[in-house]
Amino acid sequence: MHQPLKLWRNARLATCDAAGRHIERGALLTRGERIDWVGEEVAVPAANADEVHDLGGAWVTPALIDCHTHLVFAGTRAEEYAQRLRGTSYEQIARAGGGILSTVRAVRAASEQQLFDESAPRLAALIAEGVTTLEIKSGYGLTLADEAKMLRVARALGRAFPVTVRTTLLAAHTVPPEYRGRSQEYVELIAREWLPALLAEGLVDALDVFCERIGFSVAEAETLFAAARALDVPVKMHAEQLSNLGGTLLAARYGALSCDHLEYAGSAEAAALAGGGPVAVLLPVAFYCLAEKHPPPVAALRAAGAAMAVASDCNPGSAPGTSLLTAMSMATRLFGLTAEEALLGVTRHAARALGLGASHGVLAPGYAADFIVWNVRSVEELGYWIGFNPRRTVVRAAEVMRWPSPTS
Ligand code: DI6
Ligand code: FE
Repeated sequence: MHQPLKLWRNARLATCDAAGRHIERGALLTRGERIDWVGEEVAVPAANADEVHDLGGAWVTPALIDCHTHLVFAGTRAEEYAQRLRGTSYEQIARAGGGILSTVRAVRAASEQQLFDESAPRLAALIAEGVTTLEIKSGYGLTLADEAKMLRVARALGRAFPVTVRTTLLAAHTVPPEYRGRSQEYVELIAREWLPALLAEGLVDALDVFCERIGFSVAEAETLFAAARALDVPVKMHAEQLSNLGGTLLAARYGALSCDHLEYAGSAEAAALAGGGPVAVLLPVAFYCLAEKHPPPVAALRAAGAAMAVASDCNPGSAPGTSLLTAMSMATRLFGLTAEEALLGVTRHAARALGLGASHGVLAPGYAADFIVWNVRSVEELGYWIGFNPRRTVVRAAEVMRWPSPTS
């Protein structure tokens, strides 16, 4: 089959490669759905391109990757947010049977079609800002049938919209009412029955655990990680979000793709995330909405050489947001990331947090031809605007996207 060769010229490229190269007078060649060549326009290899696109000197980055979302859910928790504004804490609401469990009730009551219809506008909003790859977690069903329903909706969204969806089984989000006081039994059920069944249905790309006082213990997380390892399923963890339980160290021992949140992580955790370890996924929108006071140890993570990603955490409780650009702004202002770190956090490092580090998030030969043409004067503007969307054009698999409507 002919793989069309396309030249994308007259661009300023922020490659997000290991050297962090910016190419001021750059060009890209794509063949089929992949990047074939990246460099200075004067050095473009002589080739008969099927199409030539003049990008008018605009900045181009890899398309954005939102590596941590709970985007599929029903209802809202605006009334809980109002309660929190009056002083009740997230943990208090959770212990009183609200919080995650209130969304569980809404998701169980919703049909697959209702879940799809409620989630689609949130996905459209992320896509509008230049997201072409995202993770969607389950975790509001907490029965086999309802977790499967959520994951099928996530897959259906991936078929209906121009995005790549990676699904994560987060059945260990909170203990469902049916298993109150029997969390170990619930964890064993997920490990022995649900994970293999959902994996066999093609619904699971990774497994996640909320390791927290109001979630699951380190020992329970290990039961799940061992089951995942036996089935070759990559793992991730919601770690040290509200307290330091030590989940990060376990996740690092299991070669997790990422440890997410990390507000209460310390230097031992930062060391465990060094170099090629799990990606540290920072979720500043949750930090902001929960009015947390304790930011993640960014200086220690940086010093350890940990890869830091930034994600929306889109969920109805702690992070009701669908703007990855706003998350970048918050990651710089609230957590102290540099503009460059924030950009790498939604491209190169976000790809790694999803196990896609060899194929996404970088403008380099062999990588997916997913990139964004921006209406900005410098790439620093990407983590600077709040509520303004400077996206010009989304190119996915070397095709210019029409949108933000679904592809089918
Ligand atoms: N931490 C979070 O920030 C989300 N899940 C989690 O484990 C919040 C989920 C929710 O409150 O609905
Ligand atoms: Fe989360």
